[in-house]
Amino acid sequence: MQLDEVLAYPPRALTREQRSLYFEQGYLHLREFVSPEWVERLQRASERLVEQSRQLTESNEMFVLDKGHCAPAPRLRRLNCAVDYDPAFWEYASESLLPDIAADLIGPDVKFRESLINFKWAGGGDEVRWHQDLPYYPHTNSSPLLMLTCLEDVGPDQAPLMVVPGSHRLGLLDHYDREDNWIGRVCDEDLPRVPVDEAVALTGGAGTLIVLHGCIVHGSRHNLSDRNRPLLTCGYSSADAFCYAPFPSGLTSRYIWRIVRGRPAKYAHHEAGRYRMPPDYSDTYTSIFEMQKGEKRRPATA
Ligand SMILES: O=C(O)CCC(=O)C(=O)O
Repeated sequence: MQLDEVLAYPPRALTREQRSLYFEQGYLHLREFVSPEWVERLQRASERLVEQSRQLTESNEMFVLDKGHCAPAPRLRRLNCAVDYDPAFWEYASESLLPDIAADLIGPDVKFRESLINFKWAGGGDEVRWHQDLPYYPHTNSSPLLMLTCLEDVGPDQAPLMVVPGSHRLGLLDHYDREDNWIGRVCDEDLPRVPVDEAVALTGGAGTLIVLHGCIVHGSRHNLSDRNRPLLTCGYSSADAFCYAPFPSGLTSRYIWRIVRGRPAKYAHHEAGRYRMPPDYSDTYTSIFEMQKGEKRRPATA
């Protein structure tokens, strides 16, 4: 939907200025927006799951381990499909203000996609290089967005998420190298088109909510601080957007494509364009961290 069509619906959670800003700059940075009660519930759920990871020696469908992970001192890159592993996460993704915010930005019929936690562990948590999200899962239109909730305070030294304002207007950039290998980041040839020197770091207290347009260029550095930087992500699209590519099995939640506001689509909405297909990583996807480094999937433990 275009801005004027979206704005024709009364707001549920955002102001008119916030809605316009999202279309203009491709992201929203809502500092300490989520209630302390929700933050507390999400933190406890996350801690319970981190406890479960202690005995693992290899990544599996649920957890992507960071180097050095061990029972006495867990180190996680990612928890996949967070909504499948604790009811607090699904309640947050489906019944909190999040789908209302999505409705304010993409129209009243909202479809859930996926949810995970990027832990960005203290003392080295991996960098995420400049990329857009839509090349990972091209859809029939550009409504897909991602909401990231800071589960802890995020200061400038904790590798905050960085975005390049307005870069969503560049359209889809190539995430393959010259030899046609998928690299999961903006390729060297396209990167000069992105004004990365204008990037802004999205810091804030626990409960800060970031909303990203599927085409905005974003990334983050290594976390060299002594504090973890867990971000809970929840992805949505308008109900009339359909994904062209098989979704990675590791990120396929039991709730994928569930309508969380409004009604299922009667029609698919297509925006014109040529969208490059991602690789078929339905069975080979681990996480963006491994993909950008060219690391291969390890077999899942039982
Ligand atoms: O966790 C981060 O810093 C980056 C997350 C991200 O870029 C993504 O999930 O697309």
